[in-house]
Amino acid sequence: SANPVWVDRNALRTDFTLAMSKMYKAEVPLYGDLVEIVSKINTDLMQQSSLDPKVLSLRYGDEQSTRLDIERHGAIRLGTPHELSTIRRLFALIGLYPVGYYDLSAAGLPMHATCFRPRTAASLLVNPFRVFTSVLRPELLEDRATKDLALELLSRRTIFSDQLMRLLDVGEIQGGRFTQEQGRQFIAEAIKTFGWQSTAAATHNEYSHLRSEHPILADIACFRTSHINHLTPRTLDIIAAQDQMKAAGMQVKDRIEGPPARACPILLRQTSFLAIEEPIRFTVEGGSSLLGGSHKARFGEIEERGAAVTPKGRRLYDELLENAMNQARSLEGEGGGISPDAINEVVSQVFQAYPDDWDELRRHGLIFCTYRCTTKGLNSRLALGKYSLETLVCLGIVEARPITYEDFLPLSAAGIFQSNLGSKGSPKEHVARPDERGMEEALGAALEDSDELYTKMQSDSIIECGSALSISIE
Ligand code: OOG
Ligand code: NI
Repeated sequence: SANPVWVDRNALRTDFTLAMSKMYKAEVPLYGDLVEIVSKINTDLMQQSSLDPKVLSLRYGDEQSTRLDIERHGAIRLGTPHELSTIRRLFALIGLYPVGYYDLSAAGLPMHATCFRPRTAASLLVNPFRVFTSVLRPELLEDRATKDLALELLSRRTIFSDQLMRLLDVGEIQGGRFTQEQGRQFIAEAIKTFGWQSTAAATHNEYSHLRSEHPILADIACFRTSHINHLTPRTLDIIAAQDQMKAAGMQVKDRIEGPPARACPILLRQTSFLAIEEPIRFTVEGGSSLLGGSHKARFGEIEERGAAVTPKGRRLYDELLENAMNQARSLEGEGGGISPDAINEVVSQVFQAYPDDWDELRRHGLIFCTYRCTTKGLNSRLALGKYSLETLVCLGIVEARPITYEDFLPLSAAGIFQSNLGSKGSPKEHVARPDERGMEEALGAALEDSDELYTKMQSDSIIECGSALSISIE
């Protein structure tokens, strides 16, 4: 028979993203409204073209893509190592790999997380969709009965269909790829794992027990699926989007997470509408009748991305954010309560110490960049030999472009979690107890280091410039 035609993994990821988007809009109509707001703002801004081209390329990224509004990320909360390792297999088939470690114990959550994302510049260009994936750490639950109950409920559930498990085997045996028809079936089966099922796989008592211990536990352990808890389109102007969300009557998170607004955006800014209250039903023990209740888990978020920072740039970011938050807390101590605007004010003040000029950021080694030859560079005849990168930039022979940050921020993530838990979270300080090894064991694979990926993108681009110009660059 003829050789099979394989579907491209990146194309399959786009099918997956679109299927998730369609499902989530149907499940959470408010999310559809959010996408419309963001899409309108983006289209208007694109028409005005008033944005700095560097900023535009950071936020827009894939200038070749016509799909400005395709979602940029989603998030799921898993319960067991088996669920996590199966999710790793599933995501690998659409070109998503675990990058980075996020300790959430420091924020008082009995969980840790990774980001499943594309690894290469080429696949990021096609579709950078990524999934923030957290998993329960039962060892962090202090109460014995709570821990036993969560584990008992999780051991009873199967979030993957038999057909999906078969397709995972088939895809792997075929070298991590599918035919068109298998790919179609795979997406359809995979989506079921992330859909919403309003009938809990727990009794009302079990649900209440877990929820009173920690609202996140009820969400992780009491359902038959690992429902996607939000999707996130990117916006070209998060402040405008936030204003319009409020104007549309949405309950919006009180602050935008991440760095303050800047001329040269770095990392990631995010905000969301708060989790909606949805009706759920519980199985009554021994009987077939159902008891009603409600659950808050699912929300809609927007993100605005900036440049990936180097480890040095990250240290400066973390340091300044910590200073700002300490200052904000001390203000709160004096007057009792501090408004989101006042916090933003403190953050902007403190971040004056973070350079806000592309050349300066680059020369101080605070951001990652890719380099490419200019037309002038390609037309100039350079003598063979060694050149410094800085000289070539100054001569206008190569130009630098900041690399888009493709990951998440643990403090921002914690802020997003907290805003959706109903409670403010306990004010007490939590001791961080990271366990990266434990995460890798549960995954059945090593975590990749995002700095290594950015470094490689940067150095590959320099090598390419060198060969295009037939010189060596150091
Ligand atoms: C994940 C929250 C983190 C982000 O964008 O930082 C997140 C969750 O609520 O499960 O998605
Ligand atoms: Ni998110």
